[in-house]
Amino acid sequence: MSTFAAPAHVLVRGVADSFTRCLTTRPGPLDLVAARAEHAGYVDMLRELGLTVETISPDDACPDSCFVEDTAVITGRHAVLTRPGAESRRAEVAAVGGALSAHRSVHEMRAPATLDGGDVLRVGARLFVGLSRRTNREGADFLAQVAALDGLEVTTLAVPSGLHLKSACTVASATTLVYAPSVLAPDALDALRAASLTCVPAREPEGGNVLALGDVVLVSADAPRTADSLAALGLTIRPIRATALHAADGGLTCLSLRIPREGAWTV
Ligand code: CIR
Repeated sequence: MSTFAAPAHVLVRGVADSFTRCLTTRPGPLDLVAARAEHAGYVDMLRELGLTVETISPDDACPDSCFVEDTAVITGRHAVLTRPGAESRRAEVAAVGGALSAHRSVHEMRAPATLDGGDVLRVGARLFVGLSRRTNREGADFLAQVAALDGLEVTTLAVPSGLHLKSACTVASATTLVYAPSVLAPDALDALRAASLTCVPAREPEGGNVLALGDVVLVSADAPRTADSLAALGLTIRPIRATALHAADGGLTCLSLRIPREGAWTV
């Protein structure tokens, strides 16, 4: 199996002027200025870690367009352009496809399939795909066909609550999963444990979505005790401010699309 490594190149998309109209399950107003500052901090961190960051211009017609992870899944030499589960997000895909086609062979998902990249958790040569309010069986099947071209297998997991599979759990290293115990379904946790992952409970709700970039793990500054748990395992933690992005149901993975290095896998 290929090794786990930080990507060399990532795609991000700026925060649209219309950010305050993002979809969200949380109460309260959204703060455009704070979200832009947090997004800028996230991009600065990626650059500080040595990654090449390619920025797609925001689209004010697409309030959620900064959550670029949901629009594509890179499987290796191939990538799926998704058909997001929320109708209001489908117009985000074209611009991402334009940028991604310079890097990978892209395959466009068609109706009735739907899938959000936030439902796709990569662990080595396996993609765990959450069947959620946004991702359906047809979406998982289409991804499985493309993933097979890169030698990956798909396992579906039920996501009965929360937005996406990766809202509830993410890998913090090649062998470590962090998960929100109140959100991740017990069956899903069993399946992930069976994949030889050490499963660490997040100690705050925002701790279930971390971004592992090789040996460095970005953790929301709103999840300091989760950060302590991961640090105690020997992982190198970088806190990231993301409160205004969380208010729009965004996590740390959803703000970028990571392009793996040749012969390596990445989240
Ligand atoms: C949405 O509801 O689609 C956005 N407001 C948040 C998407 C977050 N995406 C992700 O965590 N992968």
